[in-house]
Amino acid sequence: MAFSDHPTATPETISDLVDCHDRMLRRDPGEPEFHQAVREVLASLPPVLDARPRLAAARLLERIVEPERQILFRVPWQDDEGRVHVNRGFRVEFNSALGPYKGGLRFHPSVNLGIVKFLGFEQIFKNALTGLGIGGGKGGSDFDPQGRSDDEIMRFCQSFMTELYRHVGESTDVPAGDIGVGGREIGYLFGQYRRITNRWEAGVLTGKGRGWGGSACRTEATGYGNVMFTAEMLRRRGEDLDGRQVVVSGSGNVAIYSVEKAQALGANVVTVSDSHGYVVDEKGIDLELLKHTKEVERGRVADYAERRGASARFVAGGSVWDVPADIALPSATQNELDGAAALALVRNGVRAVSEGANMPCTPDAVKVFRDAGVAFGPGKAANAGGVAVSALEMRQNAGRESWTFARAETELAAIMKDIHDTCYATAERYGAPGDYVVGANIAGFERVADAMIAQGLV
Ligand code: NDP
Ligand code: 2IT
Repeated sequence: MAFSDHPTATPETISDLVDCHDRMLRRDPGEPEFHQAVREVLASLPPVLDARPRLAAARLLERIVEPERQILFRVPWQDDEGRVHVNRGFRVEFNSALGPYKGGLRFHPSVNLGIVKFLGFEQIFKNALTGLGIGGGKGGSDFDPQGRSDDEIMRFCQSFMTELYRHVGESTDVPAGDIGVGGREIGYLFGQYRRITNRWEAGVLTGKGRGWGGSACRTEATGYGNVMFTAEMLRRRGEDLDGRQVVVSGSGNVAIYSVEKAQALGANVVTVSDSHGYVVDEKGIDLELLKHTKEVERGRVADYAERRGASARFVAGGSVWDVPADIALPSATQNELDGAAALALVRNGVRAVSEGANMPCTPDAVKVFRDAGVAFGPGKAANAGGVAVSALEMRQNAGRESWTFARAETELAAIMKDIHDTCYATAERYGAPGDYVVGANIAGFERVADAMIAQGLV
C-alpha cells in the first residue's frame, strides 16, 4: 500500500504508517485478511494523524494493531458414531479501552487466527461507532457445522465453552453469534457456561432466546440496520428504496433480515445465495418460504428455488453480482465481491452498495465504487446494528429489563442514523466528502484513540 499516495500527508505521518504496516507484515505473516483490514484503516488515517501529533507520540498505531490477548485452545468432541474430532478454538480480545471485549463467534472450516484477527480488528472501530461502551473482540472455531446433527452441535458447543468460560464474563468479554453461530448455538453455549460457573450471568453472551434474557430485535438487527444505513445514504442523495431492485448475497441471519426490511421499505429483492450458488426470483423473494427453508429446515437456497415454482431459478456457482440491481447488499462473507463483480454492478447501474457482511468487498471493488460515485457503506458502519442491539441486550440484562420489539427497533434506528451522520460529518471534516470508508475509519479510530491516551500506556 502506497500511503505516500495520500495527497496531503506529511513525511512523518507516512513514515509512521509505513513502519506500522511493515512491522505487522514481519510479525504476523500469513494473515492476509488481517493485513487487508489493517491496511484499509491505516490508509484513511493521514489527515487525523497530521492534525493530531499526540497520537504519533503515544505510538498509538503500533498499540492498536496488537491484540491485548489471543487465546487458542483445543476443542475435542465426539460425533454420533463415537468418532473423536479435534478442532481449534480461538478468542482474540483485541481492545478493551471502551468496554468489555465484544464480538461474535464464527464456526466455519475457513476460520484461522488471521480471520479472527481481521474480524476482531474491524470490531474495535465498529463498536466504537455505535457510541456504546463496548470494546472489540472476536472468536470461533474451524468446526464445520454443515451436515452435523443437533446432538453433535450441542456436544461441540459444550466442549468449546468448557475452555472459553474461564476467559469470558459480563464485564470481561461478551461473545455472540456470527457465521455458523445462531440462537441454537448461543443456547448450548449459555447452558454450559451456567452449569460450569453455577451463575445466572445473562450478560455473558448476547443473541439469547427471548424467553431467557435475549433482546427483542437482536435476530433482525444486523440486516435491518444495514438497510436503515442504506436508506440514510440514499436520503442524502434525495433517493429512497421504494421500487428499487435489490440484490442480496447470503441466505443466513444477515441476508434474511436485510430482505425483510428492504421489502418493508418497498424494494424488490430478487436474489439470495449460499456457497453452492444463487437464486434469482423475478417476482421478488418470498420471505416466508425463505425463512422456512433456512431457519426451520436448515436447507439450501436451491431447495427454495425448487419449491418457489416458475418465478425462481437456481444458478449453480456463478456470480450473484451479474444480476442487474439499483442496490447491492453483500451479506455472506469476506472478499465475496471483487473488482470484476463491482464493474459488472456499475455497468448495470448500481446506485448504492452496503456491506451487511464483514469486508465482503475487496479493495479493488471499493475503488471501483468510489471512482463511479456509488454510495458505499463499509461494514464497520453499515452492519453495526447487530452489535448495537447486543449492547442493548447487555443493558437490559444489567437492569433485569425486557424491552418491547418497538422500543428495541426504535433505538436501533436512532443508532444507525447517528452512525451514518457521524461518518458523513467526519468524512467532510477531514476533506473526503461522501466517503463513508474514511468517515467510519477516522470516527471509530478517534474514539478508541482518545480513550487509550486517557488511560495511559497499558
Ligand atoms: P450465517 O451463518 O447465518 O449465514 C452465512 C451465509 O453466508 C450463508 O448463506 C452461507 O452459505 C454464506 N457463506 C458463508 N461463508 C461463505 C463462503 N465462504 N462462501 C460463500 N458463501 C458463504 O451468518 P450471518 O448471516 O450471521 O453472517 C454473514 C456475514 O455478516 C458475515 O460476514 C458476518 O461476519 C457478518 N455479520 C454478522 C452479524 C450478525 O449479527 N450475525 C453482525 C455483523 C456482521 P453456506 O450456508 O453455503 O455456507
Ligand atoms: O460482526 C459482528 O458485529 C457480529 N457478528 C455481532 C457481534 C455481537 O457481539 O453482537
